[in-house]
Amino acid sequence: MGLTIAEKILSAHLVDGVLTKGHEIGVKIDQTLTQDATGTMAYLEFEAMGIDRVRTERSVAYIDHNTLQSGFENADDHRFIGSVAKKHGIYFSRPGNGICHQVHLERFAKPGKTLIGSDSHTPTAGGIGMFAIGAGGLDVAVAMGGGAYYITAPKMVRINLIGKLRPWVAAKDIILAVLRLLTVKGGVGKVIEYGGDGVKTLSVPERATITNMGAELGATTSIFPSDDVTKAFLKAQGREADWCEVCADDDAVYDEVYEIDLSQLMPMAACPHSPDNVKTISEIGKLKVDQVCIGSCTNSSLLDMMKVAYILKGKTCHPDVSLSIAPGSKQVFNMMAQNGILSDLISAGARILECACGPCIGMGQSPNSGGISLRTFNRNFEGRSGTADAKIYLVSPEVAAVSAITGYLTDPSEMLSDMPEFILPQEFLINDNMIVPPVAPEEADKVEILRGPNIKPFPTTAPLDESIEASCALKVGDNITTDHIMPAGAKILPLRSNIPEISKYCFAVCDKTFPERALKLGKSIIVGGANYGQGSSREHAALAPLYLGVKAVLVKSFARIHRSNLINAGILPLTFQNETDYDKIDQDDILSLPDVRNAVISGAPIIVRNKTKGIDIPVHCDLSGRSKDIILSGGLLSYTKDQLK
Ligand code: MIC
Ligand code: SF4
Repeated sequence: MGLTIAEKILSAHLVDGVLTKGHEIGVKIDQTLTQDATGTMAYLEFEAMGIDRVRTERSVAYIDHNTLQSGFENADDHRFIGSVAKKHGIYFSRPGNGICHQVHLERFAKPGKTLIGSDSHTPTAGGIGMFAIGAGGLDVAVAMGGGAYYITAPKMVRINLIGKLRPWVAAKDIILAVLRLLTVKGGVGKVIEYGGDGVKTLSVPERATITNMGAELGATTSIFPSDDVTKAFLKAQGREADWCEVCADDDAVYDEVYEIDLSQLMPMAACPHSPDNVKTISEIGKLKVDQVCIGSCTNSSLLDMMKVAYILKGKTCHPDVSLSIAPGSKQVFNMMAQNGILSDLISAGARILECACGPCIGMGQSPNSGGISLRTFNRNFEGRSGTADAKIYLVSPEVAAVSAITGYLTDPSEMLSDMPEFILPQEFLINDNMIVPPVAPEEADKVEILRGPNIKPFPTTAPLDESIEASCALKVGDNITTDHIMPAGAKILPLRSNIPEISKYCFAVCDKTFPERALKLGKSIIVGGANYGQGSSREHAALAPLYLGVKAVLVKSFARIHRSNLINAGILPLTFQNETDYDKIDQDDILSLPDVRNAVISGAPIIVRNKTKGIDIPVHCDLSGRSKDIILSGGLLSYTKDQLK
């Protein structure tokens, strides 16, 4: 029986378990990446493991999220990460060098290799044929120390792309079509592989837009084959030697197969407040726009900027629209300056931002009250932009640029006739002067770690109690995102290294009183609906509840990374055996889990007793051997320390 791309890479990296769907497997990790908002915690965890030097082929620390330095906190974090990187064998991409996923694709990603990153959009590198997964900081710390990364062997989904996109329809529209088809829950436990004749019509940056936003499907990862197009991209990056062919066997077997005819797609938008709420531009109709933001790890490549500049050249953005553009990397920015397209953007009135995440994570450019903002980004969750009542539509760079001129949501083909062929350069501008290599191992002792006062230690965890009795301190609905659990934005992100402080904002979007109430209770349980914890890889969405005393989270279903983060933090993840039992618990009910530790050890059924209502609720706690041990020892850090003893 033939193998899929993912099966080939996974079997070549398998260090524990057997590659049977649904079983837990340990995967050897070749490369890691961190970004600054999750990185400080990841490096504190790495330090706590007491390992001198990373044991990967390549580990890179990026600074791209917290670049708005409105106090000492972010700058201190940058300095801390820079010094840890230098000492422990990690390459350090300085602020200004670009967004982690864009830079990694350009300079480090390799077909056929494995990568984990403390950011949910790490699968961007799947565009180059790499098996790249988003994970919590602790998992990345373990991988840096040479430990395997554990996942449930995923199901395989194949999406056959046939035909060719029509002019002014973009790669973004392909992934929006996939989101419309599969929804934000549709990828959970699955790898999404792309194949078919249409693949060769897409450049690597376009493929990366698609794999990037595969994160919004909840997928383990998304991946394209590595072919001649990949080879040409790597050659243009001066990295032809990193190329190898990676493709699925003709007789590979998939659990699900879909087909998308590229020639039938239309420009689309994901409407508020979910990336799968997709409609065509014509279905949405004439929508007046207040703001347009172009950039983010989804759409900030040179190719995207070339298209945007072509559309904006000689025009002025609409008087009612604020247009901001953030190129994805220093390489992109510099090439835009060299080939003159930067000037077209400036002339059109675009507000040029630094190469960083910026508005995508609420770091500036929050829209006006009730504002309509078109963004080329990947997430439009409520409140993420920094304006609670803003409405965010996710679109392609082409739709964004045209709409910035007209002032309303516009299908580019309505306004533009012919589309020229946009061709990527044969050679990119290569200058890695903003990537600082680590010192040689024998020099490491001389490097001092620079810690600022905002950097507080990892919160204490405790082994799982014999029994739990606690109140349901919060009950939430379906599709709760990590932006609900632990919001980001300019005010809160600087506190990422300080769990006691950041915990004060836990669930601020749903219930501002939660942190204070939870602290007062000392012990609590959260109850939620389906797809709980979708979105970001931020382990803060588990560490803040841990600090606030949350012992268990009981929901209809979990998103993959968040569930792992809860386990890593020693918080018990439980799911209802019957989803209708969700209605049998109200906030403030007293819940008890008698003899839960023994039940976890023996695999016996677990009952949640609602003492307030006098009802017993059967729940699942599907833990593999390893995650069971992690929960019992009180989280991944204690577990790893025990293993290293
Ligand atoms: C995001 O897009 O939500 C982030 C900010 O990049 C997060 C990481 C974080 O919260 O620091 C992600 O996607 O994992
Ligand atoms: Fe940064 Fe936004 Fe990409 Fe997250 S989704 S890595 S915040 S650009």
